[in-house]
Amino acid sequence: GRSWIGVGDLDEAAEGSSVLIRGSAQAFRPVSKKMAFVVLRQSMSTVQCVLVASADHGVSTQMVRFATSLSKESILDVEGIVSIPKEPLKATTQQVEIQVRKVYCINRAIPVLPINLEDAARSEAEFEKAEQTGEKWVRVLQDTRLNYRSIDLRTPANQAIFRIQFQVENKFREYLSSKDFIGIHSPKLISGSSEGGAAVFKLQYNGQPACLAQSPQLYKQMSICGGFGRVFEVGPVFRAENSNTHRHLCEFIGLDAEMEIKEHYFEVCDIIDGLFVAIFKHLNENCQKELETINRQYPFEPLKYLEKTLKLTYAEGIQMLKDAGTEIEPMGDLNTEAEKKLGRLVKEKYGTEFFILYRYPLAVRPFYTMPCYDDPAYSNSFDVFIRGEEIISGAQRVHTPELLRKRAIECGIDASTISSYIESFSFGAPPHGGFGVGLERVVMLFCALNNIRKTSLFPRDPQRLTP
Ligand code: ATP
Ligand code: AMO
Repeated sequence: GRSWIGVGDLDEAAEGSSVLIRGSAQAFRPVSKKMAFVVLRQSMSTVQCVLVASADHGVSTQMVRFATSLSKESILDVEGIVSIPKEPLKATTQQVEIQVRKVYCINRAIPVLPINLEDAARSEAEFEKAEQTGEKWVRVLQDTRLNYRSIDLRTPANQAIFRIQFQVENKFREYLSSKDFIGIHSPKLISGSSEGGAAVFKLQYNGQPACLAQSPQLYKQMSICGGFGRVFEVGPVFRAENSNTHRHLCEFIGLDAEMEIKEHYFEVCDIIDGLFVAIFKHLNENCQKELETINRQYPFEPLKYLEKTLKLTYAEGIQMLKDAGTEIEPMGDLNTEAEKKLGRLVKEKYGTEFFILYRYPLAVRPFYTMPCYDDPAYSNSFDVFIRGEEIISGAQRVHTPELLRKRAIECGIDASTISSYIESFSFGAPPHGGFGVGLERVVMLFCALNNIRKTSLFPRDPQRLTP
């Protein structure tokens, strides 16, 4: 009997069976009036379909002509017999062919699409080679890709990127669930800024001024005050920053966690260590096809990380930079360039591209950050880096209302806008800490992609609100 099968599931085991597949017509290769090839694609996989006109199996020359006259990216149903070709096929397609018996066009695409998918899927190296051989391929610009994202997303690399992203998110939930965290959903319509600073989207909430949440910060902490012990959230985060960089979005997916601390805020670092080593292992062991697919278009070296995540103090980081000749303000923040350089130095010295930098100067951290007990110029806080770029910020939090109010005022925040948050800490609040991860940054940096727009499904940056 015949049955529907996914393109990626077609292999030698199916030889001789009659199958039905639905896919996008990626390429047509007419050979003669009587013969043609049609390449069908589904997600990251393609299969070659062979049409040979013959009365024996009911394929007419009209059917061959019809099949090759269709527009690229039309949706086709193909019915046929699985066969093994005499010569091995290109490594990027399934290693079986379909001997077509029937072709149905389910929905046509317009004759010329704004993006040619084969061009969109090529690597830079392929373009450079083509330039030498004089082939005329078109480089698809980032803006064109984003303007027609529903086409662009069909490239195998993009299919792989968002599958990797889903795995990171899943593993985040799974790992934290196994450590007794519960998933929460905090409001995104809130009355004030949650991080301090001006980078909030303002709006009207039934006649009252309001903001889109800059982070779940205040609410994840209030959930700890609410007795949950350990919480996490996966959800959108809104930042009205006018940052036209390769790593800032105006809306991104935040992976947040917050937990009671028993003795030391390193308990939070230990969770991050276990979590990220588990994520990296999972990707390397279970997402081979995705990683190879991304690598084909955007080549990258596998991430170097240690089984036990390296922790360095901020002061050690500053010293390493100084020793390497970088002028640096010891109590200031690291700029992007210094972070990248430190990433290179740490890789050389410790053989890892994933590390935690802790004990930041208090002055460069948000108001809710706990000062160090031994020296209040520093704080119980950390950032985590992949390949020299920040993916996580975290800290122990101030859990007494007096100090919290004082710190808010010192940081120029109108304490009246967050009074219910501050008040929560006067009802009995355990010591706690947590961290926030940018999901798009994790995927971007794990795969060494050069732009966060590549890892955001429909990115929102200062210039882009559509599609
Ligand atoms: P966080 O907001 O959590 O601190 P982040 O990665 O968004 O993390 P920022 O603190 O906004 O980073 O900035 C960190 C560094 O990035 C800054 O010190 C600055 O050097 C650089 N940076 C931020 N925005 C821009 C920008 N628009 N253009 C160039 N560099 C920027
Ligand atoms: P922070 O502001 O550092 O910390 O944000 C946490 C993480 O989110 C990511 N990120 C971004 N990703 C894309 N575009 C942006 N504009 C952007 N800004 C930040 C980064 C960053 O490390 N409440 C704290 C976290 C905490 O302490 O729990 C916070 O929001 O990967």
